[in-house]
Amino acid sequence: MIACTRDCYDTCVFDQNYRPIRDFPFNGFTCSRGNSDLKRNDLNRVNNPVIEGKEVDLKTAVTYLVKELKKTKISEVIHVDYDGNQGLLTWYFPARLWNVLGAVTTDYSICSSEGHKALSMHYGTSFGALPEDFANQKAFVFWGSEASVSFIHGWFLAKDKYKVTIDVRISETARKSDRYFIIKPSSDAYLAVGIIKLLSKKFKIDDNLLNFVERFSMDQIVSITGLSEGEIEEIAGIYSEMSPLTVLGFALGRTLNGGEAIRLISLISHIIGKGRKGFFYSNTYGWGIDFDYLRGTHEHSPSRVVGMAEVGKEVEEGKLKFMFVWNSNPIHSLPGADRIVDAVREGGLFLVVHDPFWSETAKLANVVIPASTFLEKHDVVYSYWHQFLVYNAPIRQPKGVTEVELMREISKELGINERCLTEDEWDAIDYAIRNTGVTLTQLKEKGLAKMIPHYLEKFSITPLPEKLIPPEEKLLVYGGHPNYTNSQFKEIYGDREAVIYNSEYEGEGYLITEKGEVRVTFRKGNLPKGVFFAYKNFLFDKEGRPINSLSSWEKGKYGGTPLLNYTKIIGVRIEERKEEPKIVGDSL
Ligand SMILES: Nc1nc2c(c(=O)[nH]1)N[C@H]1C(S)=C(S)[C@@H](COP(=O)(O)OP(=O)(O)OC[C@H]3O[C@@H](n4cnc5c(=O)[nH]c(N)nc54)[C@H](O)[C@@H]3O)O[C@H]1N2
Ligand SMILES: Nc1nc2c(c(=O)[nH]1)N[C@H]1C(S)=C(S)[C@@H](COP(=O)(O)OP(=O)(O)OC[C@H]3O[C@@H](n4cnc5c(=O)[nH]c(N)nc54)[C@H](O)[C@@H]3O)O[C@H]1N2
Ligand code: SF4
Ligand SMILES: [Mo]
Repeated sequence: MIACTRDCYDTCVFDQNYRPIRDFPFNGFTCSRGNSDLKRNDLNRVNNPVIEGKEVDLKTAVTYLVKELKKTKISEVIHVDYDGNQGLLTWYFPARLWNVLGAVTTDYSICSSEGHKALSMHYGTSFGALPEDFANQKAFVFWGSEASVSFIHGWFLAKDKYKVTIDVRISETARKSDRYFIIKPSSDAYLAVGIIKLLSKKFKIDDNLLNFVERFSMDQIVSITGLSEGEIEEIAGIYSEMSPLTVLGFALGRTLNGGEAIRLISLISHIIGKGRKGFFYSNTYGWGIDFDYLRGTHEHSPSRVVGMAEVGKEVEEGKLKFMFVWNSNPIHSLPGADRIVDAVREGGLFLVVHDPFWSETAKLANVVIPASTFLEKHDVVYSYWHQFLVYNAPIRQPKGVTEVELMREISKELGINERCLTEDEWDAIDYAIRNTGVTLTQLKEKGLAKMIPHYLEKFSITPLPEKLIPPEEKLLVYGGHPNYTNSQFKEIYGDREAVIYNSEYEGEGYLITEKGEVRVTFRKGNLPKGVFFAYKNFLFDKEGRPINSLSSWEKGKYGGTPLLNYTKIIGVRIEERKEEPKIVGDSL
């Protein structure tokens, strides 16, 4: 067995020949990325360690980076790691090194933490519906979710059901649904209030919640969401009559009022009597996996936590001097990515990257170490949707070094041998999964096993939001593309063009925010006025600047998720150019 480790709801499981298995809920099919994994595995790989553009052996690279590390104050050393590979030994366990050293950590907020925190305020955890609950529904609401692209197996389970999509544009998912409602960006919390107001005519609602929603008039909700009262009544009718399961897209957590929107929508599920089984956001924290133990934070604390929204800002201010990156491509993904590029080029930030592929961040780095892919190493993989824990056994010859091997090499060179760093990684996994109902022995024997959810069942309607902030109206929002996972798969599907879809402008020019401007092609499409849309895997503009040069340092109130879907546009300048500019991005 082998599970796809990418940051994806589905976590498909394959057999030894890399054919998707047919078990529920995987259904025996996969996506355009899964179909090209074997081919991609040989493309664009980092083959040897590299120091300042020169190939070296591993020992030399480790000695070099450790020398630099020792020169830097530990409170100026940050590790940036995210979900390029969801394996317990790839993402989590190697963080032990940096936590033992007391380096700076990020808050891991880039994707979903806002919703995790918001849902936990009412339900104790964000754990929601399981695949088997999907199969038992009459209707679905895909709210801020491009599920037909981002979550194809969840979408598949909804195929014969009544489907509603709530988005800010006619997405693929909207197009394929029975009914869609297009609202203004970041107005979701107001829509949820409107729905709750209407449901209060039919269902018994807690007084605190009733008092809260009564603070908003229907006229105000109509004007902020852009929907008519009749349309809001229709959605409330669907909730009261069809009792749908709501798929809460991660996109919502990246909007203004995002945490408030997510928790208010989850309260609709409570009102109609479905509780936590009426929504799905992410089930990561319902399995009982001890991530703190894996990362070593049960014993060692980082010296500081920097929000992923603010890494670029701290780099610009000179507060971070050494960055160790694995399993992430921050030049693509983090706000203020241009600040990171500038700092490395100017020599103010020393960058080390451990990646199997020549990511944009690897191309920029002072030191690059080749990593093994998920097809080349042993690991244990969980899903943020389904219940299976998978033991990945390699099906390709190993290239590069694994994260655990690199962690041990660096610790050896530093001369530290804390128990946390010397503990056998499989013992650590066995302990970390003790509450899941699955043991490592069982996993190794069978390849995969079903976890038993492990969480405290509780519910509280309070605390309710204090206030909602009316959103601005000229905003850039993002969505996933079927052929890429975040920045990955350009080896197969090519670099994406820098295109911004919108309702007004056509041609080349600049999109401007308070943080910067990027040169793009504007393409007029069927979008509401004021909504600008880009695929989130579009990396660089036509002059080599990362798209995230535009993002602000603003973050969510509860989980700190950067407000990427609330990127305020202050101007557009159409400026055609005859001669081709030098593409700086090529030299990255
Ligand atoms: N094919 C593919 N699948 C993926 C990924 C990928 O890159 N490609 N990425 C994976 C990752 S990391 C994640 S986080 C998930 C994300 O998956 P989703 O949660 O589906 O999120 P997005 O694709 O970012 O955006 C979903 C929709 O939100 C809409 N949207 C933007 N702003 C608003 C708003 O204010 N209100 C409402 N109602 N809608 C809004 C966008 O128009 C978009 O259609 O997908 C995962 N799956
Ligand atoms: N503007 C804008 N920015 C966004 C978003 C948006 O919607 N708009 N979405 C955000 C979201 S939801 C997310 S999740 C982030 C994702 O941001 P990133 O974490 O940057 O995600 P990826 O592009 O998937 O990059 C993962 C990297 O991990 C590497 N990798 C894969 N497997 C392994 C492995 O086994 N070992 C090691 N060492 N490395 C490996 C890949 O080659 C790749 O370079 O981006 C965020 N950034
Ligand atoms: S990216 Fe998602 S849908 Fe595609 S193979 Fe991996 S887990 Fe399956
Ligand atoms: Mo994500």
